[in-house]
Amino acid sequence: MHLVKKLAPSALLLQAQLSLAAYHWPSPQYDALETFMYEGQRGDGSNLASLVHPCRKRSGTNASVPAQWLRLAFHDIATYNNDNGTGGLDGSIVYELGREENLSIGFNQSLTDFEAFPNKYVSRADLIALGAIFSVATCQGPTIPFRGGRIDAWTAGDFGTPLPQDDITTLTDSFKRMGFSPSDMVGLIACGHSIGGVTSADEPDIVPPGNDPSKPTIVDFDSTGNFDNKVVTEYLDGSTQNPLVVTSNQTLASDLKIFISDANQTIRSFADPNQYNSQCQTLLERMINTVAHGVSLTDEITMIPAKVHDVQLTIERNQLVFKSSLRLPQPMGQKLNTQRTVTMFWCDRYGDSADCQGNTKSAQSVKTTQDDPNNSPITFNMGLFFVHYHFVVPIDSKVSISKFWFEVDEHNGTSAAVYNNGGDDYVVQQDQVILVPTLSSSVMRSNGSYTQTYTNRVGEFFTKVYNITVAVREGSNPSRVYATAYDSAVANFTYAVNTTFDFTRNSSMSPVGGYEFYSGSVEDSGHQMTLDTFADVDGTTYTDDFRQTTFLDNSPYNAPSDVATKTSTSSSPISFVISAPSLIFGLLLILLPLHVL
Ligand code: HEM
Ligand SMILES: *[C@@H]1O[C@H](CO)[C@@H](O)[C@H](O)[C@H]1NC(C)=O
Ligand SMILES: *[C@@H]1O[C@H](CO)[C@@H](O)[C@H](O)[C@H]1NC(C)=O
Ligand SMILES: *[C@@H]1O[C@H](CO)[C@@H](O)[C@H](O)[C@H]1NC(C)=O
Ligand SMILES: *[C@@H]1O[C@H](CO)[C@@H](O)[C@H](O)[C@H]1NC(C)=O
Ligand SMILES: *[C@@H]1O[C@H](CO)[C@@H](O)[C@H](O)[C@H]1NC(C)=O
Ligand SMILES: *[C@@H]1O[C@H](CO)[C@@H](O)[C@H](O)[C@H]1NC(C)=O
Ligand SMILES: *[C@@H]1O[C@H](CO)[C@@H](O)[C@H](O)[C@H]1NC(C)=O
Ligand SMILES: *[C@@H]1O[C@H](CO)[C@@H](O)[C@H](O)[C@H]1NC(C)=O
Ligand SMILES: *[C@@H]1O[C@H](CO)[C@@H](O)[C@H](O)[C@H]1NC(C)=O
Ligand SMILES: *[C@@H]1O[C@H](CO)[C@@H](O)[C@H](O)[C@H]1NC(C)=O
Ligand SMILES: *[C@@H]1O[C@H](CO)[C@@H](O)[C@H](O)[C@H]1NC(C)=O
Ligand SMILES: CC(=O)N[C@H]1CO[C@H](CO)[C@@H](O)[C@@H]1O
Repeated sequence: MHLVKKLAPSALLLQAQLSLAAYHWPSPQYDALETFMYEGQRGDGSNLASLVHPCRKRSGTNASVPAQWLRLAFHDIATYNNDNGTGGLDGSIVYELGREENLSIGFNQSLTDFEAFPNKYVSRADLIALGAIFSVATCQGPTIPFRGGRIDAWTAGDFGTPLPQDDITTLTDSFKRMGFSPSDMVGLIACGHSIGGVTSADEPDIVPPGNDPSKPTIVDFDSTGNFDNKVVTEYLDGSTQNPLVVTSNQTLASDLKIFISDANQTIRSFADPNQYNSQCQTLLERMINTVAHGVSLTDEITMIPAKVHDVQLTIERNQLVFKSSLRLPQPMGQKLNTQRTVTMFWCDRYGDSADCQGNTKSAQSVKTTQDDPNNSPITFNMGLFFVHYHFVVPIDSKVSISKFWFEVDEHNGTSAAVYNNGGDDYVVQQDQVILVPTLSSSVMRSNGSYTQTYTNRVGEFFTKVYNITVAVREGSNPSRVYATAYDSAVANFTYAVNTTFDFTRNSSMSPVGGYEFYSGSVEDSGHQMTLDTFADVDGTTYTDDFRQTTFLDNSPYNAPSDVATKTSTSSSPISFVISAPSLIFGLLLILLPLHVL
């Protein structure tokens, strides 16, 4: 082990900084959107993409899940009005399922798929957009760029989704209203009607039901379940079985009506597979980015090359600890370099060594975890998966922590790479108020004395009571300690909880590591409550933003089992490892001098 200097060769530093110019930590909305797109899941590991990937069929009906999700996105934007800028992708379809134009159990099922995932930073509409992106990517189509920031509607939108029986003028006018030209219309159909098909359950006049009413007949748009241009080439060569072309009732043959509307001119331009992919990428991106006037979408969410996540100061096993994780991409099929060391460096916040004037502390990761390469179809298609390096270090509250950064050394002859937030380091926002998951809990309230009751889409009916413990720096004497609980992950409701509640000093818990404890309680019946905790101290409000609480759901919170740290002093280059397996038993720290350089 050697003592690594903070500054790496400038070329590497520059490379790390240039790779993602727009991103700067902390960017909680970008982080949350990026986690969904590239890890397929929300911050606590609950996976959305696995519902659709790899190009899945729904159990029971064998309907194509990606096709249902893509169609859902279209139907949500289909009420957009380009003249007055209302509607667009806003989740309003949740309130439109009873309409004829939305008659399909696929919509209900898809909305159930998305139900558990929206939160303060990721709207239901963003998830529907991302669902369309996953759907195309998981069925071997192109990757459509993703932006977040869509705003959910809490009521139904206008009518006007096109129907198969509409005449060509009505269809063309509908697309014009949505902001799409007649040739865009042809393209959107060619791109949309590539996966999935028509089911007798929804369209018995187009696809007649079979003998067994419990098994609906599904006729696919083309001969493959993949996102490809077979729907186009089979139409042009006359072999198509697309029900919306070949149905015997020509009034219902909307794809045929649309394809021939310009004498096949546009549809022919989709006959080349590369043209098809690039035109569909552009058209579908426009489709999912169709939002109401006044809604501004985020920058494109690109993969953060080295992502810092789950950063938290907290109390665990009777001491103050700082936790963080660094996520690195790993090419599939390449052996993970087991020689690699990932080191976190940090500076004190108070005292002689504040901001590393003197002492810089460092520690190696205590745990490495690898994601399933199938977590996100987007990352899968890039040939990558993620490896996470987790850190847990004890912190002396007298000096606390102000900022941190990482070095990744492959030990292969190339200098270590430094990840330091574009030169600014990762700054710990505050240390005044922190959530303490290990001293918090939740219980499912038994059927009886509910104060709030919600029913989710599949008819479950419950309320959870959370007893939350937060810790505040001793001596801060806050005038108020409180939190906002938010949970929009619930059936067709706007949100299950959006409330502020107060914490009171709980003297039955003695102070630990320079912090004293406060207790508060909140009820929720959604799937994903998050907490923003605040402390008002001397006229300043300190915030611990966006903490997941799902880990409190009736299971003990498992803290990592090892805590290790190394301290290096620039004046005396000595490095230590404080190894503390004994912390598991709440015993003393063992101080092991490891290496003298
Ligand atoms: C004139 C406009 C459109 C009409 C009339 C139309 C009509 C239909 C009909 C009747 C079905 C069968 C639904 C069922 O059996 O449940 C269907 C399925 C589908 N539509 Fe469209 N559609 C139109 C535009 C679009 C667009 C623009 C997209 C996306 C870009 C799209 C994506 C899909 C998908 C993916 C399916 C398959 C759903 C599944 O298999 O579950 N459609 N469409
Ligand atoms: C779904 O597919 C499986 C396997 O191909 C088949 O056994 C089953 O009968 C299908 N179900 C329906 C409803 O078509
Ligand atoms: C926008 O236009 C549509 C169609 O003309 C109309 O139904 C809707 O009420 C309008 N919305 C607003 C906010 O003006
Ligand atoms: C929402 O769901 C509840 C029960 O699940 C139902 O009673 C209500 O009608 C639904 N509301 C809308 C707008 O769909
Ligand atoms: C889908 O949900 C809507 C609204 O809650 C409801 O009216 C409709 O019956 C549901 N459809 C199916 C097939 O479950
Ligand atoms: C368009 O293509 C279809 C399918 O190949 C064909 O039947 C039809 O005659 C074509 N129409 C024109 C105007 O080219
Ligand atoms: C064809 O479909 C239209 C629209 O649903 C319907 O009005 C018409 O009666 C149908 N024609 C035949 C011959 O079934
Ligand atoms: C060491 O590993 C890094 C990361 O995989 C790689 O970029 C670099 O080229 C390697 N250096 C040598 C000399 O193999
Ligand atoms: C709650 O109690 C009511 C009345 O006893 C009963 O109808 C309902 O099914 C119960 N719900 C649950 C979730 O146990
Ligand atoms: C939550 O706190 C209340 C009030 O202190 C207490 O009665 C209850 O037992 C606690 N519940 C849990 C699950 O800790
Ligand atoms: C949640 O509550 C806050 C404060 O009352 C309010 O400003 C915000 O709009 C609410 N959020 C939603 C989605 O209604
Ligand atoms: C105070 O903390 C104790 C021990 O954790 C807990 O049992 C009790 O419910 C807390 N008091 C309140 C009012 O939450
Ligand atoms: C299942 C469903 O939602 N059916 C509705 C479809 O739309 C028609 C007309 O708008 C309603 O009558 C159905 O109840």
